[in-house]
Amino acid sequence: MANSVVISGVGLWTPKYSVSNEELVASYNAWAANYNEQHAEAIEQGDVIAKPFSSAEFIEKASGIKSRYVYAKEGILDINRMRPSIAPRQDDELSHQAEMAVEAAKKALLAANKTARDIDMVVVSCAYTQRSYPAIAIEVQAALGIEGFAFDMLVACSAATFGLQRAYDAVRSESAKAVLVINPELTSPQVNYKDRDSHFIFGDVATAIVVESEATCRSQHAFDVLGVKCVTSYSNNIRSNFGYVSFATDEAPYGVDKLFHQNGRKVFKEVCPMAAEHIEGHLASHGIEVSQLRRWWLHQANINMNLLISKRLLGRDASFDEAPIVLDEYANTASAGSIIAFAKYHEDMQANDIGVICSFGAGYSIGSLILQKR
Ligand code: CO8
Repeated sequence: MANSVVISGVGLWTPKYSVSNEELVASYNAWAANYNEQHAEAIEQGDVIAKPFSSAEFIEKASGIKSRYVYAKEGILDINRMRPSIAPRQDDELSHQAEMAVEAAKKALLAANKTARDIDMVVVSCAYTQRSYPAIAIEVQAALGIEGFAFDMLVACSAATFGLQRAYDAVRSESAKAVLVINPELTSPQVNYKDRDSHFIFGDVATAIVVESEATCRSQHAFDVLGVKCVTSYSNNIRSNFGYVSFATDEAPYGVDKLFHQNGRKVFKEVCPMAAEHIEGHLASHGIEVSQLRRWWLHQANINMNLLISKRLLGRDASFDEAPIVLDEYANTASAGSIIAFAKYHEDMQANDIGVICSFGAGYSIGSLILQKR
């Protein structure tokens, strides 16, 4: 018989720096005014388009975001830089992303009542890794002293749920005993802080989850994984062309198309129904009604998306207690958003309560896990 799989611990590491909408908008607007002044003549002649101004009120109303945490604040608000300033590290030092991952992993291990010796598989799953190899996951494995194997995987906003699917399958099929799935989302180096439409969207964070067999679980707050479902459908509406081939194509490696860019309105319109149908279908395949859900740990990209998805399924607005929002404080943290919500809002769940973690985003990619409190 296949192993029963549980999530036994979750860890959240939050950077110490935070940037408010007001700070971000003040710096963007100063940069835009400066740009417009420098290009006044060309703008006047219609050869250059003037940079539009941003507004903190728009950001909060359109997205629900009030602030975001960042790994390095220096540089982001400097109108002569408009990108974080992160000191390079030597090859024999722990890399930035591994450091974030290790911090979250330690917290997840503690919550799961496990040590590094209990883990035999590490998955670092996120929107970007800071290098191709050696895998960040292998660096984290070494830093924590874990025996077994480790690998990186990239699935943008659904990296966490897709990583958990790998962990679920591994534990179920006994190719691993206990898995750490870590999401060190260092998004700020990929944000175009000169783009009014997207400069406010992202924040940095790291989350981690321990997945193991129920037979070995010794955690106070464990959840049975009733099911995992992943789906993808190709779309160019959220894209980053950053990659190693730029070296050969002679394109600017950090040109605007190499950074995060999107058609936000289309994403909103197309992804909301996909996510709602996905959740409904996943629950139905397990004989669970939407009304039975005690909690929804949804992807945190936009508060209006979350409200729309839950309303479509429930026929009414979900309360904060049912579908908690963290993006006011954290902004969109790519794949980590739903896991932050889970980390902050799961300890009050009662035995047999059912909840769903669901991610949706670039790819498009959608992933969900149905969890039941033990
Ligand atoms: N300040 C003031 N006005 C603004 C601003 C601003 N900052 N930005 C836009 N406006 C203006 C627009 O120009 C527009 O004006 P007009 O009506 O005159 O044309 C008006 O405000 C409305 O603009 P939009 O239609 O763009 O506004 P929306 O209401 O659609 O809100 C959002 C924009 C917030 C972007 C919204 O569309 C949204 O959230 N969509 C969903 C996007 C989403 O979920 N994307 C997922 C991306 S995350 C992901 O998949 C992970 C990728 C990997 C991580 C990347 C890390 C870097």
